[in-house]
Amino acid sequence: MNTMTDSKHLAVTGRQKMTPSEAFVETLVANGVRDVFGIVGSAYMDALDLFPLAGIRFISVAHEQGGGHMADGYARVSGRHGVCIAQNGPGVTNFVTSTAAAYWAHSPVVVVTPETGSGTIGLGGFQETEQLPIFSKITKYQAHVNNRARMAELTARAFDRALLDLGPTQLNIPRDYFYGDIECEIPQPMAIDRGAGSERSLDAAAELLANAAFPVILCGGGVVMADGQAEAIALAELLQAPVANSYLHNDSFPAAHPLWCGPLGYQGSKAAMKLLAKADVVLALGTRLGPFGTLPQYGIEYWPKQAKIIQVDADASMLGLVKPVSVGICGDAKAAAQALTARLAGKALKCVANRDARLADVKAEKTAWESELDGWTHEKDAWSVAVATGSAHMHPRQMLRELERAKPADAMVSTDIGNICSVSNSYLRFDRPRSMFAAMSFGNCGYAFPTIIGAKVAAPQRPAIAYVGDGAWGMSFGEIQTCVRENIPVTAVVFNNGQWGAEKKNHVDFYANRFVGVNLDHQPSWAAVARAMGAEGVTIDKVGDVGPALRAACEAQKAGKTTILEMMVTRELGDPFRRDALSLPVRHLAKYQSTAARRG
Ligand SMILES: Cc1ncc(C[n+]2csc(CCOP(=O)(O)OP(=O)(O)O)c2C)c(N)n1
Ligand SMILES: [Mg+2]
Repeated sequence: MNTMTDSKHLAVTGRQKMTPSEAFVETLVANGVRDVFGIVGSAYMDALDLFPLAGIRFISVAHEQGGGHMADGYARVSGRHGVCIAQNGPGVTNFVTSTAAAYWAHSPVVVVTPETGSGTIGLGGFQETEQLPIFSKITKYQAHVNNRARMAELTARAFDRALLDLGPTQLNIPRDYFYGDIECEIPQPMAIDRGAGSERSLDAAAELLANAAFPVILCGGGVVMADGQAEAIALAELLQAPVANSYLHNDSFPAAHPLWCGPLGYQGSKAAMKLLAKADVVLALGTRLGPFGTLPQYGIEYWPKQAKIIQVDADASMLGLVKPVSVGICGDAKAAAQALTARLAGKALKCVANRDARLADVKAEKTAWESELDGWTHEKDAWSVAVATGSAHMHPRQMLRELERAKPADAMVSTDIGNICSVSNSYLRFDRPRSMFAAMSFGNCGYAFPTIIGAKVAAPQRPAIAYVGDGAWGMSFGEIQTCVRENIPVTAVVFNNGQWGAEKKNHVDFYANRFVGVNLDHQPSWAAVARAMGAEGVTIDKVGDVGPALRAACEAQKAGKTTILEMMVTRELGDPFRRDALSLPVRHLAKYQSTAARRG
């Protein structure tokens, strides 16, 4: 780096005269911000004008929601802040969905929301809406710049709190407050150190683990966020305990490790579920034990109801929230794993005696699950068999297996919400943390593509792949413009099954195939659309072509090319999302009787 670049990235020091725009931008610089996602707007022109000289790249996106997801992906892969900014009013309301998604992904995204001018607020002028209430339940902290002299202080706090509470924060700035003269000092970012937890809780947890006959570790997103994978491995190896990934955190423990059993939850690993069912002590490391991620699957009631649970979470309010726990440790997953390993290192461990039997169990369950997956080439329910019979298209599961095999070792994969994306959970394995970016608990269609674009900006050397259903693609393909314009090469794998499949599955299972609004007829060729937009587009309908196409697309990223791989798949559908939350239809009114579930 030359000195010019270096000085750009250093914030000014000492109390001095500046404009609020300068204070805002310098606080971004102090926080190491190099990239900001958004759409240009008059509300923050004065600050935007300073970005190039501050060494900040403004990445101009197609839709603010996409910009918000990009900031999320950027934060998730880097562990640093993702930042997005938009025009007051409609630009800012376009951030609502992406902020809610970042909230449930625990991403330190700073959402900068310039607001209508302080001199006219309340008069119903142009692009005016109350911007704080809208975000109040989907942010960890909201800073409102109520005085231009506080610009740096409040900007800095929004950045600190995003990392401290691991979630999005909002920085709301009346647009006239960018202008004027102030005197201030740019605050330095706070150093955040969470610690392992209390001595008492760690001692109690070590005691339980030392006396466990069949300990199982459940590695959650907290392990990834704390950069604690090495510590989790050391603890698992000491205990020789099987390790499951929590739902949609398949990158929390390396798949190549002999103790890894795969993910729990929807379309997860039966091996992980069967081994967890045998546990007498579960160490839930860095996971809130989210309700959706611990529901029974494949008809297996795997949660070990008699087991003692030790839960480690950095957020005290998550302890014991979903499942009662024997020991709750409010601590950082990395530090807690380290502290537990240190406590157990000198102890006699009950689980050592039966370790060979347990390891044999792990191996047997994993082998059984792999061969089940190998044989599970298509869905076997009557509807799926009927729609797939005679189809020229690929079975989704076979295609997903091929993608798994062809995925480069250090690839990052984002996944959307949909039936095929959900089934992909069985096939997505990672050896490196910060590699899987699923839509998490907010579950919005349209998440994966912009998120992988943001991830690629933060980690340009890593292959970036988004898995997206064709319905969700219709919501998000506009961001191809961002890839092309801003030269951010990624690969999107679009599953073209001609339907909003995940919801159609509910029609099949509960509503006697009365399809309303689930068929995506008259779709364009998504490969052709991609080409028209300046990306590469490839249509694939043979399983044998899937792997080579993915490898070529990842390779093309090195040459700056974005590729859309349009996978032509049958309309078959895997197990539904929400069997737990749907009921067969009951009808009381005569005019709706034909839709009532038949009894008997
Ligand atoms: C923004 C948003 N709108 C609607 C839904 C409800 N929803 C969940 S899955 C799904 C269908 C997804 O279809 P597609 O992307 O084509 O994937 P497929 O299920 O066909 O694999 C819908 C509409 C949602 N989760 N998010
Ligand atoms: Mg679809």
